[in-house]
Amino acid sequence: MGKYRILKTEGRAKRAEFETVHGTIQTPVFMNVGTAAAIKGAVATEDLERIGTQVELSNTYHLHVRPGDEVVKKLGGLHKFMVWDKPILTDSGGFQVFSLATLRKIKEEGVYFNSHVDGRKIFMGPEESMQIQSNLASTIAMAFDECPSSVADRTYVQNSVDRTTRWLARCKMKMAELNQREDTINRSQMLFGINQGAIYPDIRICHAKQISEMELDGYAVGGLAVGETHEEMYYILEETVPFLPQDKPTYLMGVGTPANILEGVERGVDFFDCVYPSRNGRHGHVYTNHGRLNLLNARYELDDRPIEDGCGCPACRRYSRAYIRHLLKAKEMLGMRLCVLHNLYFYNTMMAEIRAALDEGRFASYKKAKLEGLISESG
Ligand code: PRF
Ligand code: ZN
Repeated sequence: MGKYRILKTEGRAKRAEFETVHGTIQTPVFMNVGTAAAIKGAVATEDLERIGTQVELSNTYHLHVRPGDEVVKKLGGLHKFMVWDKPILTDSGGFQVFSLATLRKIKEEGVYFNSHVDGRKIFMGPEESMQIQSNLASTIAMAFDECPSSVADRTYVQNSVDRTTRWLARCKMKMAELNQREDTINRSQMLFGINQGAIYPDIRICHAKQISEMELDGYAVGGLAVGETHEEMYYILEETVPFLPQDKPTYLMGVGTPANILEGVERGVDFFDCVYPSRNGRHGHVYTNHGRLNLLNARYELDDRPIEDGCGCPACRRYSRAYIRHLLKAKEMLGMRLCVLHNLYFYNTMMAEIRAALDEGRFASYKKAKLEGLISESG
């Protein structure tokens, strides 16, 4: 499983497809984040089909805490539970534990922490994360890693990365065992490893080489977009991506703005995910090809144009900026929902444009024109 085919390249940028048991993913792709098996902003599964979603992303940690992965397993797995038959990627919990849970203690065996919902004590290590992701039956499971803080010192980062490597070996063993079991829902579940190393290029490269030998289904670059500058992030990608297997997909975790994505594609990234389009949409911030608009701004009070002329999303096909602004002001849920749908459609459409540009060998000029539009105007 997990056949990755490169269809076209332009510099380091790749246009590829990735075959899974839940269908083929066209890359570069933006995965739509549905942390707790739902895209925040009252976006339903049938909406995802309308806005061009290829892959949904959920979180191990959140679903373990609520409703519980055992419950999801009893109901036939995440695909059946949320009625979505296309690919799902689950993040391993490592990152969420570090950003959400309180009173964490990192040990060789895993992480001890208190749930952000009810304060209950939980332990999660590589085996637990794999077991939960197997119960959820996602298409792609992520390795259990530690994402060190962007200000962690070199010694801390080196020790953390070494532990993440040992955790990865345990993830691989556990996944092989789970995929053998009769009662496993998705016995073709794939495992992606995660490169770490903060902004130390030599630690990143050494780790990339180590994990490349472990024959995983794909490779992620984690630990970026956690406080470093955009230039540092692009530099780390340039240094690291060439040391990850070129015959497997590359995933840049938790990134980013439209500009970050264009720069990531140029540096060889296939998969992206980020909460920005849904989070910004919930605050009335919407993306257009002429910059970002804040629909709460008074200037839209009498603006009867759609968010973006010619946009095919469910919001722009029917409603005006003025109406959506009113909904947001009145705290009507429909206001948020329309903004989130537009933003996700904007991201998914940009990815389709990127793929078309790569197909036709004009990614460089597409990127330049898109970036100029994105920064031309905002407010
Ligand atoms: N590790 C995991 N998930 C993540 C990250 C990481 O480093 C990031 C960092 N941007 C986002 N999501 N497991
Ligand atoms: Zn729209």
